[in-house]
Amino acid sequence: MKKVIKCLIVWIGVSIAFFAANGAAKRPNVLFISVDDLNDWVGCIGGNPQAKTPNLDKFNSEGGMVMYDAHCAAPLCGPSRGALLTGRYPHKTGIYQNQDHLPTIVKKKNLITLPEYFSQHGYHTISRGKIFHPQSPIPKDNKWNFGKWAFDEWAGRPSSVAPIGSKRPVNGLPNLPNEKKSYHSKAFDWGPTKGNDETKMRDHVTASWGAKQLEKRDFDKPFFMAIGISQPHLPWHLPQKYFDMHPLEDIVLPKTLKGDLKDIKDKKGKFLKPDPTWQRVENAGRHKEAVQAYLAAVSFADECVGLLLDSLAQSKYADNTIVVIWGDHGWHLGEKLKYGKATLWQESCRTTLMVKVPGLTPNNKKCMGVVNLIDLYPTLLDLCGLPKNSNNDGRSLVKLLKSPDMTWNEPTLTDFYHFGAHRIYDGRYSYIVFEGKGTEELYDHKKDPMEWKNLVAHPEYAQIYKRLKALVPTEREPDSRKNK
Ligand SMILES: [Ca+2]
Ligand SMILES: [Ca+2]
Repeated sequence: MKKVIKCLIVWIGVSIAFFAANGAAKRPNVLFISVDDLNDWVGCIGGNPQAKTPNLDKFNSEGGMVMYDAHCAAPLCGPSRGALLTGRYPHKTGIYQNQDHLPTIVKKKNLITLPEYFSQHGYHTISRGKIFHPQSPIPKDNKWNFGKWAFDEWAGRPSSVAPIGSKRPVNGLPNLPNEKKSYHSKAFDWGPTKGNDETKMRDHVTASWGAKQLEKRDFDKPFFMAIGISQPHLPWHLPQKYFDMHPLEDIVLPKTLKGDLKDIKDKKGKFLKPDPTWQRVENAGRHKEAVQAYLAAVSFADECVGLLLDSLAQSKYADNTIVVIWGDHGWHLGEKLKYGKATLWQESCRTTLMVKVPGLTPNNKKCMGVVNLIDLYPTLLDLCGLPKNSNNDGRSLVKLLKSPDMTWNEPTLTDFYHFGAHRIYDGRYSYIVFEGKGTEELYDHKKDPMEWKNLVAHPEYAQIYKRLKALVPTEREPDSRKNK
């Protein structure tokens, strides 16, 4: 009898091991590609007809579905990535800023980040480049918080290539006489790098490394590979050839409206002013150069993404790898008299999101559902057959990926780094509130895609205003830096 029981135990053990291995073997891999500060200036998305992104376009033609109405959880690198990777909104975690130290907060709040969750559920997680936003300024003795702490395998950050000449800014654009010191006052810069060799660029080295892992490695577990491309984040120091792809004389500027901000009044009765970077470019008459430089940076980023996609296509993982390509938020190139991110307007909040699930997502498809980057965590768990994480704020998009033409327009939320600043957007209308400043805005995107006309006080829109305002979160975590 003892022998029979022993045999039974061994048999059960072997069966469990077999089914576990078999289940794991069937699980898809994930290639998770972040492109820092990439707005919708991608050929197949159509945000700017001048964008040259052959690799992303090819991806779209081969099942990489464009999630056309995708929005970030916060319009700044740190909180956007913090939200996506913890699956929680900033107003629930207190991660509002780039200065937040993610490893500490995650531990303190008992959160499990997306790569950690995959690792705990049988995946090998591997990464290079910017996936997590490092605490800024980066402590000299602590380079690990770029994300090393969250992955099984993490490759160091390659060095960057300097521009030609030592003068800064390379573009020679002067600051305004009384301009406050900011990231932009130094980093809003463009110009050619030494050597004109793209293969030496940080992102190229990062992407080539990822491509090599896909070609050469024989992973014994399913993998979750996260590769972070840093362009088109500032500064736009790039090989000259990328500027040459977008001749200055052909550049058409985005639409702007003079006096656009004269309908946004704060509680002191003051109107919003154009952003200082925009004012600098305006004073110097150099908008076309700025737009050219961003387009150049997007083309370079596209080439880096192409290295990964080509390598995956030729690898043994091609048919069993989900690919997600995401920008962490949008970027203004003059719209609403602004350059950069960190606003709650459409240009900052809407971003690139493309998803390919082999055998599921169709070729050449744009899905119009209203989605948020916060949805990626539960979506990926769902697609890979992993148990739900009850801490996730987002909702799985699998139904939508299966039926991309279905109605999917539940209002979505974007938090801001100012306490009490939020945006609710439902595909047609957006409502923006900055409680501290006392500003409120309402836009009808069907009639006014550039958000020129603030309808907040318009009686015809009173019901819409009321409906969207009611969705603004009222309970908010204090800023995590103030809560240490
Ligand atoms: Ca960013
Ligand atoms: Ca306006």
